[in-house]
Amino acid sequence: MKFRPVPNSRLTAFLGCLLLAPLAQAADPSLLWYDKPATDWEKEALPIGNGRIGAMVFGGVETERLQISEKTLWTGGPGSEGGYDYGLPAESQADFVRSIGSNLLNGAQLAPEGLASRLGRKMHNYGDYQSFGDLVIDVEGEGEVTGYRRELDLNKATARVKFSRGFVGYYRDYFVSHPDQVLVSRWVSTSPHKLRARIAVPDNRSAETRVDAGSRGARLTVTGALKSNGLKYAIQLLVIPACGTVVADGDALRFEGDCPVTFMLAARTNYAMRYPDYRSGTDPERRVAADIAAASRLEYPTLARRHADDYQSLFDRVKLDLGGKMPRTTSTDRVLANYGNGNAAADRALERLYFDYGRYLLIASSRDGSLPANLQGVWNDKATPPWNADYHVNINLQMNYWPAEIANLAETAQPLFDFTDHLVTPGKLAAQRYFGAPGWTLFLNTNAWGYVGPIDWPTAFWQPEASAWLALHYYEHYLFGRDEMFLKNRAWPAMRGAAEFWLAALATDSRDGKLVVSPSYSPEHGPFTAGAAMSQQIVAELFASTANVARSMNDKAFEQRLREALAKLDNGLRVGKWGQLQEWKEDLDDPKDDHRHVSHLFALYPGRAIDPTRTPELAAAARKTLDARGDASTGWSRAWKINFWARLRDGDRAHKLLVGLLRDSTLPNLWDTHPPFQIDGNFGATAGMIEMLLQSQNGVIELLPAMPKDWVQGRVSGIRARGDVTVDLAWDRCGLTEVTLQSGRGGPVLVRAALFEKDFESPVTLEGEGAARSFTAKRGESYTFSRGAQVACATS
Ligand code: FUC
Repeated sequence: MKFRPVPNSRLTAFLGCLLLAPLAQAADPSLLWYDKPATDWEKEALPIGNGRIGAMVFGGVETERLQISEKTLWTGGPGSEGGYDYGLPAESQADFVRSIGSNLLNGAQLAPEGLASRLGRKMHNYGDYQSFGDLVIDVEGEGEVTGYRRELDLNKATARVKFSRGFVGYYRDYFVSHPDQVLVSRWVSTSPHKLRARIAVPDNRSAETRVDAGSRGARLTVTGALKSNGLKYAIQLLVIPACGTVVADGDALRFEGDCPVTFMLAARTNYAMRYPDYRSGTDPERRVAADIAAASRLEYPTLARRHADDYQSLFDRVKLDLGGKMPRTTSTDRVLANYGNGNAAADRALERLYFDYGRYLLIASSRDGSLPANLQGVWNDKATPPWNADYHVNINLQMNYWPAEIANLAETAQPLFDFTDHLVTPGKLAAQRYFGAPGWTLFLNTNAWGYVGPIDWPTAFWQPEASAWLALHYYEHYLFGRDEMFLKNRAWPAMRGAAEFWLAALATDSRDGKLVVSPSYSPEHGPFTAGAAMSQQIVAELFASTANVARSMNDKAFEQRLREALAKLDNGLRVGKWGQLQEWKEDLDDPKDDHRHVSHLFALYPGRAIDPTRTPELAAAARKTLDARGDASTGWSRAWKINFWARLRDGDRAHKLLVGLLRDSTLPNLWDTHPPFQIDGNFGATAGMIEMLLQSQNGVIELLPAMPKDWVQGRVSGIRARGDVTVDLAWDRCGLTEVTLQSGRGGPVLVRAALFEKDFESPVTLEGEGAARSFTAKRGESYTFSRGAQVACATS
């Protein structure tokens, strides 16, 4: 088959008139497009999803393949042959952990391999996230293919495929609806088309296929259970032709007709996010039938509108314009390949597209009612994906949610809170068995089945700070949205439990009387010591935040315990002999070390203890560390570094990291690659781009804190600052030209911006002088400040 990307104008024009959905313009800034079908799942296929169901669209001409995933289809866990223990040993390990902790405090050097073999456990029936299967549609046709275009429209969360073959024009679109919980695809052609649709499932499960032709379309249902654990699944496809017939053809459905065909697909399992059994009582076959029955009551335009309304209610909240211009005739893979080669307008356009894509991916892979976004979001085509496509909690799951609050997508974090809440029950057992402590914890990684124990991977397994880090996400959610009910009912119990654990698990370092985490292991780096910087910084942040919440909850006793502990806690912030921020309590850092984890800068981001204005020496040390570690690294590591440099208020360096990420760690479909594909880098970079424009971590809303010189002019609207403030900004080469602050709840607002240092216009009287000003906002009111007419800005 030959491809000619040059459009066949007659047919394209004809299709353009025929189709209800307008054809997207080539220069649409929020469009990914390609002139060939995808052949590679990871690099080329385009992701769509509703948080629970994900699909990868290949856009094949003769055979279309939609590879389907559903978040809950996991092997392993309860029901597995040989049993499942949530990663927990039957016997208490607390004495052993305590003895290791004191040996380390007494200067012992302990090899991680030895500890992993004693403390860690082989992952037993841990399981893997699975592919649900493929929807395969064979298309009859002949002739040369012209005008081929495959696209993903981020404004509508819809993928499209268009081409002509011979004298026939084809148009398809695809979306996964959150309100209607089905994947929908509509196929249109300019002449009669002949299709054959089937569902293929991997062979690690039983599968029974049923074909029914009904009055309103024909359906294909595949049901069965995973061999691994008996988890039941069901997938149902309904084919609704506007005319013509659909008939059974073996295990497939065959359609022939001269009018549009709509496909609807539902997928479910009998998983329930509920420890210890993780099974719901509802049969997935009944659920998919109900999904399809409900969706098929709606016409295609209604389904499309409901999907767009739902998606746009989230996506449209934020708009970023970096002054770029997407080249009209260059496909996205080529724009990416040319990135950084001198076309500044295209570079800025690609950065904006990448930013929009991060927000799109979060909405597509994290909506309420299912598991949170895993290492691959919701997309997976393998039976044994890298790292099981699980939840690594020493950076990766947390990074997935960094954009949630600041990009005004707080709702997408609900699955993270639901998931974390449910980990508390097994997490209490982990705290007891490993530390003899109250509260809850977990270690390096977890799965869909409440895995909370340490695995036996020597250089990474020991990470009991995971619960504290996850608990801090609740507090951030509160700080941004100021939802008092959330604080009381969700944040407080989770944070209190994590803090209780650490109040009991800390040891006293007799050398200085300070409280330390021991044993402690700087993520994936080691060695085992007492009081590695990240361990201390996380616990400090947890205690300080939880003490604030305890005060709001009027739990004076707990607040006092936390404040007392905080006073004795080693804060993990030390400057070492070459001016670096120390990764360990002892000055062990090697200036030649370029390890990807820079965990000891937790206090810079996402923590807040290192701040160039308040702690300049620590900020200088953090800079030294980052310079030594270098910029090049894995995808997520580069993304983290964007945030670090933004927090150091170095916009050019943050931008350099973004450039590196796009050049060296981004696949043609704009997915982040570790390698392999790992979605955290997309999310971390999206967050980092906002950190360059707006920060609010230390009580002040700071505008344009880290502007790179390459972002000559632009505007952003709808981004969020702590204190329930929504921010719109516009800037030019001389800095901020206008800012609008909208306070959701009203109250004092403290802002820092260079704008206030010269002539500016203000709708209210501001307190303070210089760059930092404050005012009291009224609930729901917007306040616009703009650069005064007197302020000159030379145009060149
Ligand atoms: C952490 C990282 C690895 C990888 C894995 C999924 O262990 O150190 O680089 O991202 O998570």
